[in-house]
Amino acid sequence: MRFPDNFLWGGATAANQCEGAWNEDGKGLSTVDVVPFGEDRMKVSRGQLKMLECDDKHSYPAHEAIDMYHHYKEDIALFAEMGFKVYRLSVSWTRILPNGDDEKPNEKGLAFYRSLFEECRKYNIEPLVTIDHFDTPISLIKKYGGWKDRRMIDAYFHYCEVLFSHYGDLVKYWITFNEINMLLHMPFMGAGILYEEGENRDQINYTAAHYELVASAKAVKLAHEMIPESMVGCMLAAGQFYPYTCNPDDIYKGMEADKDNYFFIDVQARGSYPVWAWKRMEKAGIQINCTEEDLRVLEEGTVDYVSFSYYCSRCTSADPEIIKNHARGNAVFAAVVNPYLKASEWGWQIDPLGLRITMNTLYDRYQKPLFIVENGFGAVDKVEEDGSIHDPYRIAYMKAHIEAMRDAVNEDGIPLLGYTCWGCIDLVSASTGEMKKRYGMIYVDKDNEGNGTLERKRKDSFYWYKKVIESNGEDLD
Ligand code: BGP
Repeated sequence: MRFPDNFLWGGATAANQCEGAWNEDGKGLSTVDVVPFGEDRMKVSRGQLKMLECDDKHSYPAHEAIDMYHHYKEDIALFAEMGFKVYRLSVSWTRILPNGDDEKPNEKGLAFYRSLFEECRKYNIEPLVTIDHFDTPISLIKKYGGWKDRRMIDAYFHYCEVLFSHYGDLVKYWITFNEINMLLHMPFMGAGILYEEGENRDQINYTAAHYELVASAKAVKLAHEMIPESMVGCMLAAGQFYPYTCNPDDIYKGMEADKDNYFFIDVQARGSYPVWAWKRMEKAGIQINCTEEDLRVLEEGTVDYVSFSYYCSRCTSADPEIIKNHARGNAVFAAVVNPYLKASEWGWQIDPLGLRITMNTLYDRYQKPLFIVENGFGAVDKVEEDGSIHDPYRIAYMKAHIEAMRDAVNEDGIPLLGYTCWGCIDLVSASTGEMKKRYGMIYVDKDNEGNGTLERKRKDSFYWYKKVIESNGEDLD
C-alpha cells in the first residue's frame, strides 16, 4: 500500500496569503491587497462592496501576511527538512507586471521568483506554479472591469509569456487559475468582478468564465510550445455534492449542483462546452460572446492533468426547509449540514471518504491524471510553555485523507501525480483573513491583529509529515 516512486509529496501556499511586501520593490496593487479583515471581507470578496484602494478604516492581512518575501529561504529550508518533493506556490501577477499589462516586466519581481525557484531546485523540490491565485491586478479592473472584458485574455497571455520565457528552465508544473469555479461564488476575489446597478450577474459571471477558459486554453498551448516538457493543469474547488435523501428530487438536485461545479473543468479537460451548459445558458437568457476562434482555442488547449482542492464534501436538498440548514463553513457553496459528519471549528465538515468519492468521479469524468493540490485542516493551535505545538487533530485529519487517497490509488487504480497539503506553513485565511485559522505544519508567530515576531516553529505534524514522506505514504502513524 505505497504510492508510486515518483509521487510528489509537498505543500501549497498562495502569494497573497504568505508573501506580504504588498508594495515593495515595485509591486502593483492586486484584488487581494484590498480585501480587508473583518465583517466587510466577504462583501468585498463577493463584489457587493466596492473597494479598489486601501483606506484607514480597515486592516489588510495580505500586506504583511507572514512576510515570506523576506523569509523564503528559511521557509524552503524547512520544507526541505520535511522532505518535500514539490512546493506549490503562486506568482503575484502585479509583482511581475505592476499594472497587469506593462510591456516590460518589473526586474525586481522577476528576480525574486527566480531566486525562490532556484532555492527550491537546490533541495530538489519541484516548483508547481499557480499563475493566478485570486490575484487580478487592480489597474486592469479600473481599465477593463476585470474578467468581464475580453481584453483580459491578451493581458493574461502576455503575463504567461513573461513567466514561461523567464522560468521555463526552472518550472515544469503549472496551474492556470486557482479554483476557477470560485468565480461564481467570490467574483471579486476570483476574477476582479464588480457589478453595476441592475446588471445581470449570471450574464457577467458566465462571460467572465468564458474569457478565463479561453485564456487558460491559450496558456496551455503556449506552455507546450515554449516549454516542451511542461505539464499544465486546471484547478477545481472540489467536493462531491451528496443528496440529502434518496428522494429522486434530491438526487437530481445533487447532480445539478455537481454539474455547475464541473462546468469549468469539463471545458478545460475536454476542450468544449458540455451540451447541457449551452441549453442552460439559453434557458437563462445568458449570451456569451463565443467566437469560432474561441471554440478552436478551447479544443487545442486541453489540460494535461486535473488538479483540485478538497476540504469537504457537500450536501444538498430539493426541500427548501432542509436547505435552510446551511453548514456554517460552507457558506461560499451554500451546502446543507450533513448529519453523519463532524466539523472543524469553522464548520467545515470532515469527510475523508468523500475525497475518494470525489477522485473517482473526477477520474471517471476526465480520464486525466489527478493532482490534489490543497487539503488540510484549519484549527487553533496552542504553543506550550516549552515552545512545542501539539496538533493531533491535524495529524488525524491528514492521516484519514491520505488513507482515502491511498485507497483511490491502490484499489481504484486512479493515477495521482501528487499531494500538496494546504498552508504547509501557517498563513492568512482566504475566506476570513484570520491568522488564527491555521493549516500549517510550521507555526508562524502572528495573530489576527497583526502582532507577533513572525518566528517559525515546527509543530508535531511537521515530524509526522516528514515520516509520511520518508516512507512514501506507508507509515501514517
Ligand atoms: C481555498 C483557497 C486557498 C485557501 C483554502 C483554505 O479555497 O484556494 O487560497 O485559503 O481554500 O480556505 P480558508 O483560507 O478560507 O480557510
